[in-house]
Amino acid sequence: MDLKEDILHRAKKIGIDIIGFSNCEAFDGLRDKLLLRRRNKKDTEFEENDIELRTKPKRLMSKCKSIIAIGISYNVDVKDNITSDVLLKSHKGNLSRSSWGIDYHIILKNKLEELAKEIKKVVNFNYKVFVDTGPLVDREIAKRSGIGWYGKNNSIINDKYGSFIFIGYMLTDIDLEPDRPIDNKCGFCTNCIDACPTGAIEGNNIVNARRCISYLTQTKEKIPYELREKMGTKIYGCDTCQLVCPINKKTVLGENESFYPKITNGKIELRELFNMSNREFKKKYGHMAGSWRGKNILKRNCIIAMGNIKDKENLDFIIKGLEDQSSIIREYSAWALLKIDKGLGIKLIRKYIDKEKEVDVKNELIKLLKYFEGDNK
Ligand code: B12
Ligand code: SF4
Ligand code: SF4
Repeated sequence: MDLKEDILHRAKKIGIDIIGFSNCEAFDGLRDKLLLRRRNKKDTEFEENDIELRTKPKRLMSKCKSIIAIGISYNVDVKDNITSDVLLKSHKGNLSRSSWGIDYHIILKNKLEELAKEIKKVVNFNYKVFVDTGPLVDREIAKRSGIGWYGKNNSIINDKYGSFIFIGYMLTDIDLEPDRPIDNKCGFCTNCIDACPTGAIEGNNIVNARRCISYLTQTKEKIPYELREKMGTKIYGCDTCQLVCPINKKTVLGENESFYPKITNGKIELRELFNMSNREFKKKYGHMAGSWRGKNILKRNCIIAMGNIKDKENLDFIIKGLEDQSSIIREYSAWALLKIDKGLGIKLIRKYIDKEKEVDVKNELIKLLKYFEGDNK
């Protein structure tokens, strides 16, 4: 058995669903795309700024010869029959599948370390592992390694497992025969483009990341009012463009139990975070990938969801939010209040403006009043 075959065999044994190999050459074609994306303000604050680092694996490991890329499915078998209509009435928000189980960064990094240990049984080598937070573009590595093809929704789609796969990789100083990229199979399908709630998928593989709901649920930047409405009851991430993908309907399910939503069932009670300390939050939700921005951002998203549900039963929480110590919570509570009950909102916010000490929040409240009084809503 040659080394590559041996690695494939060992990877399978330790529960790695997909594996592919590529060289460490620079991703020259990507440079211009990244620059154009930045110029057009379609990038995010979650990405490495240095384009050289993003496109040159050898800047991260000068003796890099091959990259071993892995994919692990998180498309686990959970009967998820709750439609968003039901959610709208049930005071629960949605967590994307990428945040259902244990944080995938931990799971994939452990698998890569395990794999490295296995490889070291047959050859001594140097390596560096990355999952999501490295400067390189994980999807480009996955594409070059034959893990999958770029769907129009930008996701890497594997022929066997579909697109609900996480990607990780290992830069190594060993020579391994590269795999070939696989053909794109989107054809004439436009399901993801048609279904995207914010029109973030612009076609030609361009996703305007700043309109993507997944981004909106994570950013600390101010979310435009019209996009808040499109977030519905999404509390972390967005799966819409993958759920409508026909490829995902006929793929093999993942078996990694770490990705089962054992604690949350994929939902979050909208009022829960209001009465939870940071310590309690960490204890219950610290295991999820979606907790990386902290409790307050998820609480903000719950407030947006309450504004979208428009259920007066939530008014108590929202009105209390007007006096929260966090300026983000005060601002979004004011928006949600105006969405739920415009008349009451205008009355209460006029009163609160005088009490508000932070100039930025005061200005936001004035802007909100103008927006809602201007009968836009
Ligand atoms: C920043 C980031 C985000 C941002 C921006 C996403 C984006 N589309 O760029 C936000 C917050 C929106 C986001 C959302 C999500 N993310 Co994210 N994210 C990242 C991160 C950290 C960087 C992505 C990046 O560099 N984007 C920059 C652009 C240049 O890269 P790109 O997405 O590959 O897009 C280019 C290609 O399409 C390229 N291209 C390549 N080949 C071809 C071929 C042709 C013909 C053409 C025209 C173009 C083309 O052109 C585009 C640039 O113009 C990566 C991890 C990493 N370090 O790479 C994870 C990563 C991409 N995210 C991941 C996941 C799971 C998600 C979500 C599904 C989570 C969720 N459920 O909410 C969504 C999916 C949203 C979407 N439709 O992309 C996974 C993707 C796994 C997969 N199967 O593809 C990654 C790889 C993390 C991981 N290691 O598993 N994410
Ligand atoms: S994740 Fe949601 S908002 Fe983002 S591109 Fe896909 S459907 Fe659109
Ligand atoms: S929904 Fe259709 S167009 Fe979009 S990624 Fe899937 S196959 Fe491609």
